[in-house]
Amino acid sequence: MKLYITSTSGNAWKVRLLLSMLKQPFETIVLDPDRKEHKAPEFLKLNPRGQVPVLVDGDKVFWDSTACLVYLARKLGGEQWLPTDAAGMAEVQQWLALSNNELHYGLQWGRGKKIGIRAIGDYEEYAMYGRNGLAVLEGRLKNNEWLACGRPTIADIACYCYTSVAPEGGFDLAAHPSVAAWVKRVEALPGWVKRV
Ligand SMILES: N[C@@H](CCC(=O)N[C@@H](CS)C(=O)NCC(=O)O)C(=O)O
Repeated sequence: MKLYITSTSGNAWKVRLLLSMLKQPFETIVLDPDRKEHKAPEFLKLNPRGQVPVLVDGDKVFWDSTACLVYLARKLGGEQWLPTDAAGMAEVQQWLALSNNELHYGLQWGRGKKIGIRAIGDYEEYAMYGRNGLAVLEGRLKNNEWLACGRPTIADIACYCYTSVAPEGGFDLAAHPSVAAWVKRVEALPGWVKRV
């Protein structure tokens, strides 16, 4: 398998994490965003959105971290990371939705604005959305070790990356002690790899 990333991409980190936890060897192709390699015509053929991550497995190409996580979980992870029963699959999906909404438009974009890698938009608006996401995570994790199904799933991988770096975006994890403890639990999982 081949994974296209940029060195700082949190969304690519999600896929690197699952590949590592699944012990799946892969080749990493690092694109240089300063040289706009993710907008080059050759790369746009792989992902018309011009974003990383992109996962290539033989003749199959997947863009978007969620699609990559779903593919890897179902192809290599049995029932562990994404179960096939109706309730389990829907439970995981709820948290993928939080990851793709409050955490993406809140934590990711808020951090981007704060550290100067996102030029457009309003920090306060992003921060409000991000704080809503953290409150939802805290509510769930107060009485549960994992987000879905009582065990680590791709819900945890998807929500972990931008939550763990949220303090860089001005979000206070100390005010969300159950989230902070869960971040440590994810980091203790076999195969966890750090951000580049
Ligand atoms: N929903 C997408 C978001 C991907 C994304 O935001 N990728 C960023 C890097 S973390 C990127 O490539 N940004 C460049 C751009 O949007 O032009 C996913 O989960 O993969």
